[in-house]
Amino acid sequence: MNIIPVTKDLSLKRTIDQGTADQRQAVSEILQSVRSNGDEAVRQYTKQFDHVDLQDTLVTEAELEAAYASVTEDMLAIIREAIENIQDFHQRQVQQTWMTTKEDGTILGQKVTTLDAAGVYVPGGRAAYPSSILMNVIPAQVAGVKRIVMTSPPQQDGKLSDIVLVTAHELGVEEIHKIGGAQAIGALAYGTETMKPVDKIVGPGNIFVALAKQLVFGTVDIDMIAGPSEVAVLADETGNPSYIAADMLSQAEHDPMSSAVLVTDDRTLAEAVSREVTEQLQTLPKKEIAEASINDFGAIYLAESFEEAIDAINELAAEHLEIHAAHPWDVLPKIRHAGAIFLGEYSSEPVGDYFAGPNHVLPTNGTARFSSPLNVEDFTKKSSIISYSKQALEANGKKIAAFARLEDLEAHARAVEKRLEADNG
Ligand code: HSO
Ligand code: ZN
Repeated sequence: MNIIPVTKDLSLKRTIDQGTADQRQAVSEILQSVRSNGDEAVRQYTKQFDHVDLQDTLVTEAELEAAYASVTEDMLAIIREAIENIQDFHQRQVQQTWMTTKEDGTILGQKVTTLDAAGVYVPGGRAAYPSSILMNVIPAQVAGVKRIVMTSPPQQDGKLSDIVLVTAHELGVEEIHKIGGAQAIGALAYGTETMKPVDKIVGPGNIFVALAKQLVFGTVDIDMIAGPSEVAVLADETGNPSYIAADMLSQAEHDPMSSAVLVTDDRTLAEAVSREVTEQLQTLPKKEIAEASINDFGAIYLAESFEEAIDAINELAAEHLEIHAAHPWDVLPKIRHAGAIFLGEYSSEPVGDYFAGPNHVLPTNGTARFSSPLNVEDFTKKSSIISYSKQALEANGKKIAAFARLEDLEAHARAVEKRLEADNG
């Protein structure tokens, strides 16, 4: 890998793929058609894109049970333990309704209400990661969402993959539809004869799914438009080059457009990591993908000081940040932008992808500057509570009326004045 000074070209941020004009047009037509023709449109698109003709898209109990045959007891136990860890972490995110009473008797507050229904999109093929099903469903369940609808494109045999079904069943998701692509997003957003609409759609997908999510935003809420996975490693001279290279490759194997970068102030480490990456790459089954990612979106940045390295890390605002330093906890307060922060050499990024508990749906593309990992709050919303007392209105009514007249809104002013003592006679 090239070693470049940190002052040069820190621009690893890619813009979100907006799709081509043709793709946007196609997606908008699919959405319109699902909106007007419901199940029939879904069926036609499933025939056209997935090459299967499904009378009924809902997964049956028999399909769920059959799926268990191909998953080993050991793997089931691992998935169950991951579920527990992820649930435990997310339970700590639950927010309470709060109220405050002022001296004049006014009560103000914020009431937290869980969304009624959430849709979880699960991509097809090899990107149907069971870990992502856990990460999208569990925060919704912990928030208390009553209805969770999962959709995923059917395979050529008209079924969903066993591992997708087993993971969903382990989580207790009951409404699972074999629908993929933009038509799935349309069905979730607008509803069909067989699927009631949801309030929010989460989960990754291809460009058609991403564009569809952008178009239905407003009718429903969406999570985020996720870009390829990224990892940035911040290391001083104590970093272990072999671990660092392995972790960089772990994200590089996701996608040719994934990005793995190291920022360090130690040239010896930089060179050692570069050698390790090349060496470890050779034996990876996904060598081609990882190599493309490393060549096109990977970098080793050399800073003149550790402070400069930290600045660069904040500039990158990476999805995942690993800190390999003598005192990682001393570095933490200086980190302002990163989706998930992994401290110390045992906190390899895949630990967070699967098992530790925090969510692996994280802000990519530099959006960690202003957004957060998927969390329980994403499946709730708040209502403000205002209960004004007579005493409070008498004390403040005139000010409120004056403010209303400043905006030339006489009816506002009178609504308040009607209740003032002087007007009541
Ligand atoms: N690193 C990915 C998540 C993932 N990794 C799923 C393996 N499976 C984005 O955080
Ligand atoms: Zn990963």
